[in-house]
Amino acid sequence: MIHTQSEALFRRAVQNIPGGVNSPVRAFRSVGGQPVFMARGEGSHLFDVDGNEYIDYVGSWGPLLLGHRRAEILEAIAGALEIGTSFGAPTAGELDLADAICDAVPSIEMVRLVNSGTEATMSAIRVARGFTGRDLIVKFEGCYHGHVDSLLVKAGSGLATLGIADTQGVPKAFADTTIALPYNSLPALEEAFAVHGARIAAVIVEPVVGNMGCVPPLPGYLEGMREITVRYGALLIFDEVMTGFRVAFGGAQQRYGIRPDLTTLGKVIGGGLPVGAYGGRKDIMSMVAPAGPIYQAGTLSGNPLAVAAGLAMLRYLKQHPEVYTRLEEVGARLEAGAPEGVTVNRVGSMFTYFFTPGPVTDWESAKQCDTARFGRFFRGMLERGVYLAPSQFEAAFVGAAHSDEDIEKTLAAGRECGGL
Ligand code: KE4
Repeated sequence: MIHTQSEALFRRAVQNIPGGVNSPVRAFRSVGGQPVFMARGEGSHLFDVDGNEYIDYVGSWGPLLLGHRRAEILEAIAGALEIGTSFGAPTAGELDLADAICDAVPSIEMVRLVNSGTEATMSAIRVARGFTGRDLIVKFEGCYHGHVDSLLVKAGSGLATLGIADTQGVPKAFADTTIALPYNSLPALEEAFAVHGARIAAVIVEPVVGNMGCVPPLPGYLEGMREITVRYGALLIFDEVMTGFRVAFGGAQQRYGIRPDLTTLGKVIGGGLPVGAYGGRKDIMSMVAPAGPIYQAGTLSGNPLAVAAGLAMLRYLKQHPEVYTRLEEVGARLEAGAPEGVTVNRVGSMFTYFFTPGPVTDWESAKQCDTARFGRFFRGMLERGVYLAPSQFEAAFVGAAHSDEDIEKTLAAGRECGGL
């Protein structure tokens, strides 16, 4: 493949955009080479500015469950454009999206729309602190909840990818309000609560981790977490920005039968446009301004175009539950046909090929991966027209648009690249 145009654009981009990208994980820093600039997407495929075509397993990092340029979503956006782009005033569409979310996720009795997953998690932990009157938050090493100051502690995703242990710019006082524990260890959680329980406002967790690569909860882990938080009067926040409407229509909480106190959402609920949300128990959410004393706001929250796209996505998924059957089937084929010598973790349509003997159950085991070998694998797949997340510590995503031909081509490329 040639990448002449991408290389030229990247030379320009680094002049006035940090690292040439608007989000670090796009930078290919950990896999070698330079990012390819995309020109357009169609269904399960991406086309870069040099005309190269790729089977897309990033899907905009999760939102594009139905693939690029899905007709129903484009039509909804076009319809919204007929009335305007933004009003800064309530619109009926926001109520419809709120209803769709509350209908799909029973633990969400009341919901506030925001513009990103980061805004959702930042707001959820503020509400948890305001509701409980406590300051400490428990998170897990390798989990990523957006670039919220106090949650950028031992975080996954781009920080793990770039080896940024704890980012500069976060005052120690903020970081000290966060307790970072190993994922999938109930003894570690029990011990933290035994020492700090009376001061812990909430536990925030990716119920299925995507940000150290895909790491499912061990049997009983989420149940134990729920019991411990109830016992100590702390709230349980499920960060379902990635898993919401992906691992099941009702998210991981439906798949594992856990009722959290608060849930954060993003990605899929925007249908490819910027939407985040946080919600949960009405007694908690009723404390959010202007109903209550906990402030949170946003100029473009509930934006009509984004809401229209998100609503079209959720309505389609509700009307077509067979999508999840297909995602399960295709995910299982990509798991079964994985390259030799990798450890595969998968939940539904999110999966990771870990280049380590495994098993991979937490950050300690995930970081044993041979990231140089993953880099060679990634570049080999890219040159064969398969676009994976450019990091060992990210999940890959299958969408409803991926065809049987896509899967066969991907598995064939994987067999060629697994040993690079
Ligand atoms: P955003 O602020 O990027 O919309 O959402 C933050 C976030 C919160 N919670 C979870 C579980 C997430 O996965 C994310 C964002 N995920 C990353 C990919 N691992 C987004 C990609 C990026 O940072 O560019």
